[in-house]
Amino acid sequence: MLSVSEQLNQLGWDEWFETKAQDNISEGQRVARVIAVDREQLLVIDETGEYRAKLAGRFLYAMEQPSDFPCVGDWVSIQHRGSDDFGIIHDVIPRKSFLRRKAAGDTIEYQMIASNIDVALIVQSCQFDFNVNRLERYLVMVRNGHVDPVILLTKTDLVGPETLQEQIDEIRNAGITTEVIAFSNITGEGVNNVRDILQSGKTYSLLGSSGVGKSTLINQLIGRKILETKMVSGTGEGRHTTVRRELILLSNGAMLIDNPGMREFGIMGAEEGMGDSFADIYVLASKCKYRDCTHSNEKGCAVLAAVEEGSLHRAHYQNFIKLRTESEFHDLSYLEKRNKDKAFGRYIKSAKKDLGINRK
Ligand SMILES: Nc1nc2c(ncn2[C@@H]2O[C@H](COP(=O)(O)OP(=O)(O)OP(=O)(O)O)[C@@H](O)[C@H]2O)c(=O)[nH]1
Ligand SMILES: [Mg+2]
Ligand SMILES: [Zn+2]
Repeated sequence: MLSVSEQLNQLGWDEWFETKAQDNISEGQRVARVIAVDREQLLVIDETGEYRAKLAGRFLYAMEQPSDFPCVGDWVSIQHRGSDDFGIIHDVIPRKSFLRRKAAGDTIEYQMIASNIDVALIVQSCQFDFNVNRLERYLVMVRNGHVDPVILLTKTDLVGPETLQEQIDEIRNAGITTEVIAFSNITGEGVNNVRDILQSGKTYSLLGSSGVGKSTLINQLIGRKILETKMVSGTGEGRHTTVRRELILLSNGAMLIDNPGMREFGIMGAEEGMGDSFADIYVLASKCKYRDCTHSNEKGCAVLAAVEEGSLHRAHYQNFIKLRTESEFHDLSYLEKRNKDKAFGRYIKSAKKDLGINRK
């Protein structure tokens, strides 16, 4: 039989937490790890197994910002007796590492994605999804959270070896030295290289666009289908199959946190960062008939003409449109705000006019 602390160690508990937790645990409380969050209701695990938990009223009351709320991967101090339906969470033990993103809108608040992660597996598909700028953004986010990155390139079955090599070269040419593992969930080629890096008692989190094969990989590693995956559309665009974030224990003792696709992360900011990879499209765009051309259906669009004529790769064009749609999605709140500001400006102007101000 393993002791309680040995069992907790298997879930990632270590001396670091032991020291930090001193002030967080009171009489009658124990520690447990959060494995899923569904609004106010949480699922936790400790040496007694999995059980549901709620937040203590006092803890909820003291909460000041979204990041104070427990997230998947957190260690919490909890009150739970065997006969209780729910555990009551009293505090979050300090986080050793974290993945977080800026909350939507014009705030400096953060939303936690997951915490106490040892390694982030940044996943991109060789087909359609590959983008070094986006990779760099993920790397920044990961390193800011004190998490080590590994890059996974999926769907190698859909591209030739030259394309794969070009992508790896592009990563290295950008000065990224992070380990890269390429594999296919379909042929299984390379999957063992992923398996090899997963260590017992360590926590891994998968990050990447929707449809790149994150859940498929986890199913593959488990050896059975426990996570929902879905066919992607012809353009390779994902449809957000994973909606819930959860921590999954592998039989070798490693823990994996699956995440919904990138859109939720909001790391694509505006068109900045898209510039380099799509320089060819921006050059063409300068020749479009209309200055505000969206390159989707306009007459006289130089981008569409190049696609038709074959000088611009259709997949590259579609990738551009897809990423642009995603970044527009994120900037929506910003745009809304700006439009409001504009509307307010107009209102001020007309009000001044009505009052006869500015009239000479
Ligand atoms: N050809 C090919 N298809 C793959 C591979 N890996 C996954 N797929 C397919 O890609 C589709 C999307 O895979 P998912 O695992 O659901 O993708 P995901 O990253 O979990 O997507 P979200 O949950 O939406 O974030 C499924 O139809 C998979 O069968 C691969 O290596 N090669
Ligand atoms: Mg998924
Ligand atoms: Zn155009």
